[in-house]
Amino acid sequence: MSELILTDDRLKPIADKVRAGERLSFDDGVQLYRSPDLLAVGWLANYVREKKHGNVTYYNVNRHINPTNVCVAHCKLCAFGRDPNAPGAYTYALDEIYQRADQGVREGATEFHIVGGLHPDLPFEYFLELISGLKKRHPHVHLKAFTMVEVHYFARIAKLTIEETLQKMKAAGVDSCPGGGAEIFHPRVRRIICDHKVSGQMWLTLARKTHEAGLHSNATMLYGHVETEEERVDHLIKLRETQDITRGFVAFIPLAFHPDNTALSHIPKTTGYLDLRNIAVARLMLDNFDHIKAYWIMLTPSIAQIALRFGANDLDGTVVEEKIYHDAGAKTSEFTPRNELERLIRAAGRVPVERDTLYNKIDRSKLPPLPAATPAGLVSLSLNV
Ligand code: V47
Repeated sequence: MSELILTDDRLKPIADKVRAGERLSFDDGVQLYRSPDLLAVGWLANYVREKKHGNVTYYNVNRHINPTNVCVAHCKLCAFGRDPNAPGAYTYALDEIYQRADQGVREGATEFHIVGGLHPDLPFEYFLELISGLKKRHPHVHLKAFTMVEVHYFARIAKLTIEETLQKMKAAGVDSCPGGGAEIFHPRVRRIICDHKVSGQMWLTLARKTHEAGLHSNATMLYGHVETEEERVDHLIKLRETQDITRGFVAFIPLAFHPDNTALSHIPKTTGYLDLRNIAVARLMLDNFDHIKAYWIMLTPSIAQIALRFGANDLDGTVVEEKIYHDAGAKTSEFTPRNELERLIRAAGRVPVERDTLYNKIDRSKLPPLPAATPAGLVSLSLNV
């Protein structure tokens, strides 16, 4: 590894702590966000990343499935959610979801990433049937389904406790939960960007209960809107504290805010500089998280590739169909094939490793053979509920 060259003396005590493996404080986090010396911040994050993972860089073969975009939450940050009768509102029939899933399996998916809107009329049973149907058809595929926000909503509409809701999800076949809905935990920010969503404190309680129920989950942070540097650091420290208790978080994913078609469309897009800094600060502050994802859909493949030298050790997956960022103006493709993800990783001087959702190495020779493609392809069965 090259030598650390510091042009900002205020980073010196932080660099000493990082090299000694000591935990960074709130003030350290703020300093890392404020320092003009991004390369030194990146060097330190890369130091930790290489100590944990060497050159190994993970990706997975997955497929996103968004069962509905109908949503009662009306978050200002979001361009995906729609009122039930608004143009572009959709809800998939279960058969359509199964056909998408079958196509995903034909493409080699080992994970379905399932998240959607908070629909006013769909019962919890629809989602349980969706999961049990997928599990029955594809028992070897990991179902990473429903954010903490959806879990909270299901409990409310089904009049169940959070614990009962999680048990029903698990019994149906949910294997873990994705990290969405965390946004920024601070109430000042939530009031502006997502005032009807669960509070930050409730999101953390839900994550703890999810882990206690025996399900792993991911964590995210949405940055680049109205939050301050202090509010970002507060968010990271709250995640770190929860992880100290449960050890249930698998990966952290910083999410760059995409303003187009949202109620916050006046906010400028994030810069590459801010994107790389968020990856690096997360790696340095979240000392008890093994995996930091550079989600290529949102960062662009080019920035995500550079992030592999700024603390990230994962590019996320092939994705195939992405609506949340593309409705908000993302210009990236919705799909990157395995060989392209591997090429990006190798070109950054790293070693690509295909993983499953929980970061076990995938040995494709041990997976069931891929089923043959059906000539008919997908039939559109969208229904409006
Ligand atoms: O919860 C919504 C965010 C999240 C916008 O767990 C937006 O492996 C930017 O959580 N601009 C969903 N972000 C995505 C997500 C995720 C993605 C990849 C991997 C994993 C994982 C989780 O997207 C939402 C919200 O925080 N979001 N709208 C927007 N306009």
